[in-house]
Amino acid sequence: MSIKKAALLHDMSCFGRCALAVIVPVISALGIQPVIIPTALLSTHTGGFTGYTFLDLTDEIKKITAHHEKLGVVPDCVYTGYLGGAEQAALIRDYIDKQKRRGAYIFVDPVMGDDGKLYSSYTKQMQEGMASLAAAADIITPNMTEAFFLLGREYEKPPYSKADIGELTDGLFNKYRNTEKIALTSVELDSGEYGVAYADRSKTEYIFTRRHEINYPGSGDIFSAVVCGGLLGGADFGASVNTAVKFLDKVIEYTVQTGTPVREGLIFEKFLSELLQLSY
Ligand code: PXL
Repeated sequence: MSIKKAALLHDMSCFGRCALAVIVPVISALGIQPVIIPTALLSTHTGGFTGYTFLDLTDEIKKITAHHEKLGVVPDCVYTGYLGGAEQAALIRDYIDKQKRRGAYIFVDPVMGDDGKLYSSYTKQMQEGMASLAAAADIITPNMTEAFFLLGREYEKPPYSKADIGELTDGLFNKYRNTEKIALTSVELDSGEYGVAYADRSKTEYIFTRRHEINYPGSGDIFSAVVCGGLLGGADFGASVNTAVKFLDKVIEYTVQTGTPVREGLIFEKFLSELLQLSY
């Protein structure tokens, strides 16, 4: 039996449960072998902490991918997220193109911001770099803020009508011609419903969930990792999104009850065994 490999290009934030610190355990629990390619090293994530350290690992990415190439490591999937610098995008795009030619599935979580704002370490140039990665993606998983940014549109505040959501997904499919799937997160409809819109080129569907008042860092990373693991394991898109939404709902409920500081992220560790049982 061979285990699928996913190359994970994301940052290592050493404290605060996001990015590689949550993606690696989730992907492993789902029975996929991680191939870790860190884009940046931070003492904490950038939301809710001040004074964090930041090391751009662009030069290291070149060395890591060259060594993996020598070893004959060929990932079944390339999953990209947080960028450590503007120059990195072209390098990562080359890596994507190479692995795509070999048959890898390209999963781009266009991590750039939330609530209408870019993350503090992001620049306009990095936003353009992220668009170049999305252009090569089989699937993208933007939150609402990132969807507007990927389209070069001004952010519009919630709530949205289903027609607004359809306009966004149509716009993304038109602009990003390779993309076959979109999972749009943090969708707040004018009906009061809240959840994820997931679309392929023929239809858009929704999975609604409870709206928890607290927005924990790393939620989007856990969502994307569960969807990625599901798709690689052969589950269909709707089932993968549904698993991710239900998993997060449970984890957020538990974390809220514990009163843990928001910036420390979600207490997902206690629930990893549920993903192990799914392990495709
Ligand atoms: O979860 C997204 C994310 C990833 N990486 C870093 C971040 C954030 C969100 O704030 O700061 C470094």
